[in-house]
Amino acid sequence: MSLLMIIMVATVATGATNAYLSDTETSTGNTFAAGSLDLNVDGGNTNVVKFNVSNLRPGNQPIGTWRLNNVGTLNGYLNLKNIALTNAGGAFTDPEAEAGDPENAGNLGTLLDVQLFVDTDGNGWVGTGEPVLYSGPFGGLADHYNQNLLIPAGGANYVTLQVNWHSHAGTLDNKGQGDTATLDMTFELDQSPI
Ligand SMILES: [Ca+2]
Ligand SMILES: [Ca+2]
Ligand SMILES: [Ca+2]
Ligand SMILES: [Ca+2]
Repeated sequence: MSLLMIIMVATVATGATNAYLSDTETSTGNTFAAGSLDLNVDGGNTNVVKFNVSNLRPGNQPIGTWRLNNVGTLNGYLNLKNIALTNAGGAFTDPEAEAGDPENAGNLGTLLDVQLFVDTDGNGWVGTGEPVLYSGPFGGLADHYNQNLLIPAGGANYVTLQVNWHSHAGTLDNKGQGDTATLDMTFELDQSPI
């Protein structure tokens, strides 16, 4: 019992007399703010209908250019996805039946040629150093192009689609009379290459 008392007294005495030098500095107010990755197409955030072409015929060359702005605070990489071309027979005409299309098939996917490219200067035409994503029959477009095109924060670039109805031999073009085609496409800005 007395030994326990001695230990307790010693402990209290040590605590009372344990003074030492010290110093402190602080790091308060540390903050974390997320950046933004925000794509604008033709200056906005709503769906853009780039083509609304009627009475298309051989010799025509509709061209559409999308302006793609990175309005966020982070650099982004542009990719194209969800690309889909839907062909339909539309009006069933006498000439297409005579040309060997009795089922009124949608033939524009094979009759039209397209060129899809990064149009760095936005002039609607392929220039030196402007990457071509695809060139060939409209129906041969892939469903996505992972171009990973760098668009710096605050920067812009362009993508252009040229559609060409080159004349074909004989009555082949007649298969496309009254036919329709609908193109859907999504532009995506990614924070790193995919
Ligand atoms: Ca946006
Ligand atoms: Ca038709
Ligand atoms: Ca047809
Ligand atoms: Ca160009």
